[in-house]
Amino acid sequence: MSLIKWIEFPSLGDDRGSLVAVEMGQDRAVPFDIKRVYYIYHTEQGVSRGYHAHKQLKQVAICVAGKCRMVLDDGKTREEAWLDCPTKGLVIEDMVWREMHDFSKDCVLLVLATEHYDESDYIRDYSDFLRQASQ
Ligand code: T46
Repeated sequence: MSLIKWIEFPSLGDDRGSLVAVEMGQDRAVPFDIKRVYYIYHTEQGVSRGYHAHKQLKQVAICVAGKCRMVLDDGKTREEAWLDCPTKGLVIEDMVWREMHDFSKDCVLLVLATEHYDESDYIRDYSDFLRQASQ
């Protein structure tokens, strides 16, 4: 099964422009209760981010402006996807290594998360991740 799982949010546009509503528990909605929202913006050109996995954290990442390239790796397969559309959310499951590359200057990456911030949930060493992922 692919690591790249999208949620397609309906675009509620009219002649004034576009609008996306992100909801929980509905069809084409975020499949978990959201405890935290954060966004990444003004990323310097050429900078990559991420390089970690989470033990118990599910997230949905939506590029609401610009674009970036997300690499996901579960320790067996490595896949990538461009986040470049405000109506598409990428689901990131727990125990998945993620890297973000090639941020455009205008990229705003919005992330919805199941848990509050907890540094002890991060696995920031790739060898540790591979070891834990294979258990
Ligand atoms: C993820 C990817 C997609 C907080 O204090 N609270 C927060 O909620 C977050 C997300 C971060 N921080 C602090 C921790 C660091 O001092 O902000 C700083 C930057 O965080 P980090 O280096 O982890 O950022 P990224 O872009 O590498 O990763 C982030 C998320 O941390 C991570 O969960 O999945 O975006």
